[in-house]
Amino acid sequence: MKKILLPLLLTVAPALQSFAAEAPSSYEQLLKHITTPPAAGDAVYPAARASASQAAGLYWVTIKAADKAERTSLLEQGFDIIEVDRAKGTVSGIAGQELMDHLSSKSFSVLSRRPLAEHAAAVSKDFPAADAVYHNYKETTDLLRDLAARNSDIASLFSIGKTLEGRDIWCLRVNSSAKGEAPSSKPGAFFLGNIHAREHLADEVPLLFAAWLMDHRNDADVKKYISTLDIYIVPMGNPDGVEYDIKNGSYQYFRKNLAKNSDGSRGVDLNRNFDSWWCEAGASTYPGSDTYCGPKAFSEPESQHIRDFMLARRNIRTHISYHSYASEILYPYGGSDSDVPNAKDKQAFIKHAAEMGKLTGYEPLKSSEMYIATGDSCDWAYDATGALSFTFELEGRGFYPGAAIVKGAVERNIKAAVYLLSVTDDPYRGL
Ligand code: 0X9
Ligand code: ZN
Repeated sequence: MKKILLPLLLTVAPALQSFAAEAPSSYEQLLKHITTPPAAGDAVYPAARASASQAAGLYWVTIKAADKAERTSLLEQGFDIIEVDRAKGTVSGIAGQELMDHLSSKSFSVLSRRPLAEHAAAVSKDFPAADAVYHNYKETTDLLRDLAARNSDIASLFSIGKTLEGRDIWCLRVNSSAKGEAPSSKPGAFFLGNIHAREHLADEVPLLFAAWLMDHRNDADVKKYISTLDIYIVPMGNPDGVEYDIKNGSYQYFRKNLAKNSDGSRGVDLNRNFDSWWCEAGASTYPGSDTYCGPKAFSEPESQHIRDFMLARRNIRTHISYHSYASEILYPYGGSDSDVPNAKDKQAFIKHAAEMGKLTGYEPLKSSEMYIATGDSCDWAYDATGALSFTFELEGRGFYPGAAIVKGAVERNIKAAVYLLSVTDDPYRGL
């Protein structure tokens, strides 16, 4: 039987809140905010501290997994791979005793383990207030509203649909002629962030890219993209999961959405819920697992809305879904060893991943080289719509890498996003 990852309820770091009286909204102000330490009198977090009771019994484990077949098999046994070391042939992630026993019974070797609280304390940056630069759902919403309001001639905001808990999934559209949901025949680019809840950097990158685009709207190249392209930015694709991850002032290491599963557990892995070899490999049928694929493909409102959004906009030619963390640029397929059947698309994927790799310093890689995982949003997006779809695994060590990482990650990724815009009118040019 496929199985088991205990729901993680772990306090390792303080909550994300804003300490600023007025929220900054231009890109330059946002950068300044990111790099300026909080002043005396600003609200600060309680000190980062792992809660012994909640972390009790959980370990950071390193397991031997010589190749991607073994990595895929581990995912199927319910082990959520958080780090891959391909050179050493190992993977690392979080497990309790029950899961470790289960993996041993399946002949996996646990090479090392240390209490999760100890590991978290070693890799997390030491903050209190530092993480206030990250945007929670309300702050993300407010910033997007403000960007749209201040640039109403070229930007508009609409909801692509509601989550299970009723939150709107916001989309900022940048287009000099069409507004809101009105169709456009201009070539489209779609930037999606944070479908995995705990990957908060994956909200910051597309969100601050949106702010940067608005600040730079009169630069010659940006101006051209705004008038010739149809640009969509959905920074937070899983707001219920994000809010759950940061509730009560402590991080929860929560990855999924907030689906109410039949066994009482919460959450479906949205990046296993798309209709692309759904739940065939690298996914778990056990609802408590972090890689649970859901009761059927597209069972979840969030994946349904992303599907419907893309299917209704067949002008979208390029797409990035932001995740963290591995410093990699992944291209299809991730659910199969096979290459995409269209030779031109394959060339385009390799070329653009390599170019964006140079701009970010991330490693370009066919997604299945990491491990095979089915139900992947970018595999589905490419197969269903033809949009050249890339998964960005942003940089960092840990899901909560602190504020200092944000500026560099945003700056690097703006370069890659602008590159993608530069090829969106004809991604096959020069091939
Ligand atoms: O496992 C995932 O969904 C992604 N990694 S993450 O750490 N952000 O969870 C990787 C998706 C890459 N796709 C495939 N290998 N199919
Ligand atoms: Zn992810």
